[in-house]
Amino acid sequence: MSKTIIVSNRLPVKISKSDDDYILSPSEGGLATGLGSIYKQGDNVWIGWPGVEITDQQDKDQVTHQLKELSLIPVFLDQEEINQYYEGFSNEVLWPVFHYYASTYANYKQSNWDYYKAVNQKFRDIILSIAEPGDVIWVHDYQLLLVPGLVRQELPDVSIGFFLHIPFPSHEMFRLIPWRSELLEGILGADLIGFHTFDDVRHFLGSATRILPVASSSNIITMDERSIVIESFPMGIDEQKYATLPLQPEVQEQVELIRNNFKGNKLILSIDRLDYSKGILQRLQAFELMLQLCPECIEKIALYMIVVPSRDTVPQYAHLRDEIDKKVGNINSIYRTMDWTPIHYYYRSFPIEMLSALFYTADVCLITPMRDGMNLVSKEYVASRINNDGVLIMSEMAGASKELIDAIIVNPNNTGEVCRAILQAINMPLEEQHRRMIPMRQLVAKFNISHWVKIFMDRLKEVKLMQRSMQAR
Ligand code: GDG
Repeated sequence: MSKTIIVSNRLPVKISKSDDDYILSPSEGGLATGLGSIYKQGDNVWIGWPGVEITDQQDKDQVTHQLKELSLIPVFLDQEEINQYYEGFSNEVLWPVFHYYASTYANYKQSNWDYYKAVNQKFRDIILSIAEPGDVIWVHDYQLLLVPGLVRQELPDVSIGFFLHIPFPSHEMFRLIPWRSELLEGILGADLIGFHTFDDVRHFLGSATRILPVASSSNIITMDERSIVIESFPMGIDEQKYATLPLQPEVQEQVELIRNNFKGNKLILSIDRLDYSKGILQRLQAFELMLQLCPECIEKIALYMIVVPSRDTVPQYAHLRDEIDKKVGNINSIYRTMDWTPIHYYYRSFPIEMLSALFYTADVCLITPMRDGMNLVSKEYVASRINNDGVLIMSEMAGASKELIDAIIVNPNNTGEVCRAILQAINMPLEEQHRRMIPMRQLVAKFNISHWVKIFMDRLKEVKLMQRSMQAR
């Protein structure tokens, strides 16, 4: 019996230690939910890093055993591997270059690349320890770009899918990376390569055909007599979860509290991980401009801004956090009154019930990344608007803007445009809110996470059949 092996940097689980015991709590993230329908069945498994450093062999054995019960297989990484493969190469080369921040943030250090290769090989070894020729392997994201190629060398006929969750940059950006050929060869080990948008597909094809001696026709690349299909698969969310959460009593309790706190105020919501690509400072500038230009907005509008801690041991992220603290403090100190604070800023994460209450209550959701592969928060806001009201302001640089076309779409670099969009949103008649929200809700409901998983897996099967029929000719 063949099996499916999911591979990602992180396992869909949180591990904490209490006394001598490890406590495993399954992650509620969208990817974990969507892929749950796969990895929990039969002999299928998910391979990844458990998210904590475990050095003692006995502890490793114990955690491996506990994870096995959940169909999960760990790749243990030590601190140096985390520092160089994850923080050094993945987050200081690939993340900035793929989000068009090469000149500001990329750090092309040879030893980080060496660690990236070594850790990708470590993932390969664990895959090979369980994979058999008829299996299907689905590799995720930028931390594991070499894995498809490394596995292909050992198992030439196995089915391999690869999905990139972040944007693929234009050739002019991608070519800056010293190890560009090796990275492309790694990705091209897959049979099916998926991206969120058609632009990412186009950019990948552009880089692959300019950098490597490969032929392409339409969205198919031929390498070593293997046809590799490159396509877009816009990722969806667990729509049902977000559409039903607001009906739960504990969510309604939070809704009441929020409404009492913000009585008479229009509430604008902003939620991101701490990241320069999310455009948080630029968004604050637009909000400040709106306060300058619209005196009647004072005491009438509040921005509820959640920034979820992320990578804050990386110096650039720590610096960004300081800049956001300063900017928020500055705006609040200028505009605050006895009864009103313009920005309610939280640097922490919240339980899903609180997020749901905020999605349900916020009159406007303001999402203005400088660059984003998809952006799931925007889809979660839409799914939570079960009364069909509310306004989404969306950056044209996020993959989601290609689908959520009834949002107010803005260029996040254009402070004036974002400021006007906020004013348009808070003054939008209810009838127009409905007209825009209903089609977006339908889209998010239809193209949900299960649909995404299904179409990717179905397509991978088709690609394999196509390859086999071409070989037979
Ligand atoms: C990458 C790509 C692509 C946020 N705050 C809290 C919380 N969240 C959840 C959101 C959402 C997720 O985190 C963030 O997903 P995004 O898609 O918005 O952004 P990235 O983390 O950068 O994800 C992105 C994605 O991969 C998928 O392919 O869309 O472009 O960058 O689900 O709800 N969850 C909880 N508390 C919080 O405070 N529980």
